[in-house]
Amino acid sequence: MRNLLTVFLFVLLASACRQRAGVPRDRPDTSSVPTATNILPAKIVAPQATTQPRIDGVGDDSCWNQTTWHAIDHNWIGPKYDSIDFAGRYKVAWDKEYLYILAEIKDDTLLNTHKPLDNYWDDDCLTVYLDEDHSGGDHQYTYNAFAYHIGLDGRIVDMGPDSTAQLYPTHCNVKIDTRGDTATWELAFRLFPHTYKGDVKDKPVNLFDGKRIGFAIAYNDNDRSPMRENMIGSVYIDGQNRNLAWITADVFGDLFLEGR
Ligand SMILES: [Ca+2]
Ligand SMILES: [Ca+2]
Ligand SMILES: [Ca+2]
Ligand SMILES: [Ca+2]
Repeated sequence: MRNLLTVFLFVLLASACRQRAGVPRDRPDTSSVPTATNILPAKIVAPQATTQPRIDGVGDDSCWNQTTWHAIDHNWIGPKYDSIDFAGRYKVAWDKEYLYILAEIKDDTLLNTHKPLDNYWDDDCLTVYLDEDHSGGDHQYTYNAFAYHIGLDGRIVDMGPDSTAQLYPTHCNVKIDTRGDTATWELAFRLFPHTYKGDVKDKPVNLFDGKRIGFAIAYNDNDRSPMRENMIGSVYIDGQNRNLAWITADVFGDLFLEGR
């Protein structure tokens, strides 16, 4: 009897607390579920390249001289890091066929110990997130958006619709030039729409003045651990769980293509 009375009092107290917190009794309390939104304006503007850059890992092309750097400085995974451990920045330009990226990554120790399709995110790698139509939404196992992980060996990996890792060698040309602790990554991406099937009929879209693309870039830094030590991204993500860009394009930034 005493036990029954204790349970009754506990239920009554819990109900009162829920009502005070404004949670309707007939709905689940989702207030503790992590949410993620770009609460800071993450809009960047990419100028049109009048001359194609040479994809050689050297940023001396005319399009890069006319483009400003943006920081890769939001810690998505891992403990606080310092500028000896990691520092990163990037530029973006475009023409009708390609989205060009120049990334300068300072990393004190380079690690590449996994096979290309095996826990590839635990090796040092650059990840470029592209949502061609800026739709946002889930892309974990769809082609609504891509999360291209580019390894130190230049291999390009993402999850396919069958939930397994796949190589996408034709989606991007990449060249990495490493000098001391600094690597310059130069990349040229073709952008594929959500209707991508993974066969020979797939055609990349043409880019144009005024086009908006969902975009983010990140670096997985591992120096000596079985799993990556940090993942540092270009956009602010709110909440405790910030490892979301590989699942949802909602956290990508807004990339605006500006014509000349
Ligand atoms: Ca170049
Ligand atoms: Ca490092
Ligand atoms: Ca999309
Ligand atoms: Ca590293």
